[in-house]
Amino acid sequence: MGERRDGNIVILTGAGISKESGLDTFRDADGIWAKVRLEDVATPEAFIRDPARVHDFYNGRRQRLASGEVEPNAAHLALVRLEAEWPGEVLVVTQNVDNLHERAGSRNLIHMHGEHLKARCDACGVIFAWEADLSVGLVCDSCGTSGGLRPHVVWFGEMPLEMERIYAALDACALFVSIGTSGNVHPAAGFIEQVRLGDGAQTVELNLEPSEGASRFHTAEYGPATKIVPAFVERLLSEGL
Ligand code: BJW
Repeated sequence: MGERRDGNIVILTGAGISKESGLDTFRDADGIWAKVRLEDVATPEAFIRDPARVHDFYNGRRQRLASGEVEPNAAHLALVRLEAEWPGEVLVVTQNVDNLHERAGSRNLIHMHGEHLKARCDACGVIFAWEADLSVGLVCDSCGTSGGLRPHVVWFGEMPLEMERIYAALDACALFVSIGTSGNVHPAAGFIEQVRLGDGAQTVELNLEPSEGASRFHTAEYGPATKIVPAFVERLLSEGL
């Protein structure tokens, strides 16, 4: 990093940024996939096989967010500061389905794996703001179909959201920062490769430990997000790229 104080920034975030707010990651030893099998709750096939089981899994997680008991942390807030003070565009692309980035104040934000606090009708595609529990017998307010309402999240085998906009931003960025993601899930795990195809963009990993793709980044810092993200933002704003 050096003198430049311009250029667009793309920040990819994963479950690690919300860990210190009290939300479980997926693949850590105490993570979600240590407690439930992803094949039972996070695929379209699981939803067809046992929709009540899938609703139950998401209802519990949605309730925690809707209750307001989970707060954004210093890492979410540091990214809001970056968006406010950096002279170029700052785009946060999150794999997280929680709402902590927007509650912290991030505005330029893409939820590529969907959002807990939304439901979608499989029959008509309409997306609803949704804080209550979902259940099998619910009727869609828009098309009247029964049983089609599902969590507005991206399951394995489904296409993540807003990919065209994300790849355009990756191709045009001067800095790509990956925060709190293990680099196991595609296509997000391949964003580093996409950025490295272009010339000149700096790439930084900020994580508790080296991710699957760690060796592809120019620089990395390891530690809890609430410590390393605010420090990184402070340095970037004072020293530039
Ligand atoms: C801290 C910390 C602290 C802890 N501070 N850090 C090969 C190539 C390309 C694709 C595939 C492939 N093989 C298979 C695929 C497909 C599949 C895939 O990637 N599978 C892999 C498992 C191999 N991908 C898909 O299916 C995706 N769709 C797709 O590819 O579409 C293309 C297509 C579709 C159809 C036809 C043709 C093409 C969709 C993926 C959907 C993922 N969905 C989930 C669930 C969302 C809903 C929910 O929340 O329930 O998204 S799975 C889960 O993993 C969730 C997350 O967003 C995602 C990523 O996890 P993340 O964020 O990285 O969390 P962790 O737990 O893995 O890591 C946390 C990290 O934080 C760790 O490193 C910790 O160290 C760190 N950490 N505490 C800082 N305090």
